[in-house]
Amino acid sequence: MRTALTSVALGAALTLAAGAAKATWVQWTGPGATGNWYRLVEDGASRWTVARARAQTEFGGDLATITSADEQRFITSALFGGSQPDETLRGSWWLGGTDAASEGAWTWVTGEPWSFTNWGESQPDNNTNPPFGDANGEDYLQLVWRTDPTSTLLGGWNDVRETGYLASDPSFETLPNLWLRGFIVERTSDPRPRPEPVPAPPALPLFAAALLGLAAVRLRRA
Ligand SMILES: [Ca+2]
Ligand SMILES: [Ca+2]
Ligand SMILES: [Ca+2]
Repeated sequence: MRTALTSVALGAALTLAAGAAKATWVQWTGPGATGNWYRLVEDGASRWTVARARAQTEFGGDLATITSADEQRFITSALFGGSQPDETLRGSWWLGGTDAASEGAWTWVTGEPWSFTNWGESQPDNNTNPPFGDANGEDYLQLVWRTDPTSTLLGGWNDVRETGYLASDPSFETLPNLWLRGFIVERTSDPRPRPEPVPAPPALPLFAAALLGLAAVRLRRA
């Protein structure tokens, strides 16, 4: 773990999802970091395409891409509590990866190269067996929180059908690691609101004085 890795949790003014844990933006800084900003959005319902649209339109970014072991470590540490795992976040979270265009050819939504991976045990398996996969198998990426004991890094990945696995579905009652919790957003620009511009001095008094002066001139001429 990088000791220089720091994170900046921002104020509650930036949070949207009521009651969501860790619903604050965190910036990845330090050696080798991109400076990008990340946050969790917990809604327990959005299928992958909806989650992606929300990440773009409501949160100004996209579903997160994890392209290095350092980025994986940062996300699990800053958003999920790392080696002191936040058990309240247990479940599955959408990432910006898919192989929907060509089975087995995984891509990131940003077009970044697909090289680093952190697949969980026996994944990706493109499971076509109900109730897990659908007719398309499993073409969308999730980070499963928490530890996959077979992985050297926390937060192993799983390929999942586009709808995910809802906690309310009796088929998944006993599999809480699979329950759809929400999605992880990554954005390149600072999400903090810009400071309000300093208001210009009111122009009215000057304008009023000019009018009064003009009226006085006219009165004198009358
Ligand atoms: Ca990324
Ligand atoms: Ca697949
Ligand atoms: Ca799978």
